[in-house]
Amino acid sequence: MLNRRRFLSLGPLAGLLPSLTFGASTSSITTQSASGPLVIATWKQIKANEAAIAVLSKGGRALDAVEAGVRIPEADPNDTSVGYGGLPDRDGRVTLDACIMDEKGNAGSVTYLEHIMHPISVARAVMEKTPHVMLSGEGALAFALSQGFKKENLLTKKSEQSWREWLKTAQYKPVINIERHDTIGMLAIDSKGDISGACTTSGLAYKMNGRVGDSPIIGAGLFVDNEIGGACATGLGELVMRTCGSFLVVELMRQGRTPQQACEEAARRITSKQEYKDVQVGFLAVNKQGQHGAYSIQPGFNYTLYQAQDNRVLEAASFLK
Ligand code: SD4
Repeated sequence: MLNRRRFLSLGPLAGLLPSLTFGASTSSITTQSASGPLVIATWKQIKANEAAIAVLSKGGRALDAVEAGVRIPEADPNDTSVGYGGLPDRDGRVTLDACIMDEKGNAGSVTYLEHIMHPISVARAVMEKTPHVMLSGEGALAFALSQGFKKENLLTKKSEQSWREWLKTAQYKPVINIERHDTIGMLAIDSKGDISGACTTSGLAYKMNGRVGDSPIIGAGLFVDNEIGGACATGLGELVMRTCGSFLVVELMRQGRTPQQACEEAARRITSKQEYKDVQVGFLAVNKQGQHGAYSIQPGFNYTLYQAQDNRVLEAASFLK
């Protein structure tokens, strides 16, 4: 079987085999741009942005910035939607979803990953060290352990208590912003103008065992095309997955929409076809020029933007007022 590294090592022959590249682009877009550094993240993520900025301010790569950024909430026990401290599924298991994309169009993803605090770094390892894009469940865990990641208990006392409380009624109804949607989607532009993105979550609290949301799905929770821009999503993943939300936002930008117009149109695709009254979806986007967009279905979606040396939380415009 031809793996990615073997393919690259074929040198000039590789060009004769374009259909065997596992979808990974090997050519970097080298367009210089004055758009970076920029970091944008879903929800209030000042510290996560700071970690990303620390990478970019040293001239670092956007890919390293987004990984460093989203590792902050992954390790935070008080963030109940991401990594350690994430609320479990209805069987009491903390199962994590994450994905990452670089400026070359390469992608890595893990779904239903248990016991590993930093799924984003496992997703990056999938991207860089395997011929695949996505690993799931036990296979993802075995791969993570083989790469030296540590097996840990991610269910904190507090999360376990919340779950036990939930079990008393066991009513499942995801509601707008109330259940602390803190899934982090982050996009960054580095000083070369290259764009990368990351998305990581424990998914919806008390989801069915086995449920995977939009966050680890390339094109749903995250999409980056370094020629055009990047987008990420948060909220009820089922709505985002049915519309390939982040891919749609990037494609709309390709057709000439601004990031703001593209986010608004992607939200309209959801509201025109799906039941949206009691649930939230939020989109963020950046384009190659360093413009950004943010839009949600319900009011209450905020995001953190670092640009021109200013890192602050902003409120997105919304479809419902
Ligand atoms: C999911 N989109 O699993 C995620 C949840 C989320 O903030 O964004 N929470 O559906």
